[in-house]
Amino acid sequence: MDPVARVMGVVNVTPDSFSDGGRYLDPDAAVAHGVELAGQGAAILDVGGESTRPGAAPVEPAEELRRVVPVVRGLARAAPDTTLSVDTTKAAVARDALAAGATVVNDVSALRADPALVDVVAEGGVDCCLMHMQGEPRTMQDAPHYDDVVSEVKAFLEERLAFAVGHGVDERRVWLDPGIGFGKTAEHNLQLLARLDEIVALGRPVVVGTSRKTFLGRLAGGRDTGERLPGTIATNVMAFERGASVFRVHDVAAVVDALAVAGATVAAVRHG
Ligand code: PMM
Repeated sequence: MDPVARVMGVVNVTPDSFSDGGRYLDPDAAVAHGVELAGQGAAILDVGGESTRPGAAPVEPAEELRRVVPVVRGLARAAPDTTLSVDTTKAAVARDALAAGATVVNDVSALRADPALVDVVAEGGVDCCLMHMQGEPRTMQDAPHYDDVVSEVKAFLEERLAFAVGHGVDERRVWLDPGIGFGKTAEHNLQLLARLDEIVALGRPVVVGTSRKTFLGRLAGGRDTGERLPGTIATNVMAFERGASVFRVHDVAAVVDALAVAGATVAAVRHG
């Protein structure tokens, strides 16, 4: 695999995530799942305690902390060579997760939801993923609209990068994510994937999260969540080919293999 391509395994500690909600609510089960994903080749594990699926209800900080922190602490011990990321929009959750061993904050609100989060990231000197979303999870799929989705997402990410840097975050620590499925139709998602190189041109590592998402099911003629691995692989290979660096997926083993083959193919083309 290309040395800059890293697979981020999803560890959702939620009752209601769209593809794995409720499976890893018990901290021991979540840690065991994370260890399994690390063994399959995940360089990063993304631990989340609040579902962001369309229509999801917000979670109180105390409850999110209760879900996330024991799992981060357990993984720091059980998978010490793996980078730990916390998928949260809340400063209090990020602060405790960083203290428990996380070194990446993955914020789907791109530092807009909680004004205190940017300081936690800056003071912690940690990596931060800024993701684009139009609207908020409760209503984001109602009627997403863009004139040019790629330029608008790119301009948003540029603005959020400048915001983070303006508040003391080291630019080299910022990752950018177009937010596949967050306030976007299938056509918007496809445009973003097809023109991902324009986001990569911003010069920061680009994260993509297509794993098992609804548009993959629709494009393949109506596939349920558990039947979307082929679409997940296709879109991650496309994103890899266009320069993405981090691939956020549930099915780590399959995507690691797919990217290893894609990476070897790209290298063979490069070297003739
Ligand atoms: N997707 C989900 C949650 N967090 N974070 C980033 N950076 N990018 C994504 O695309 C993303 C995310 C929703 O998927 P899940 O409910 O299966 O975790």
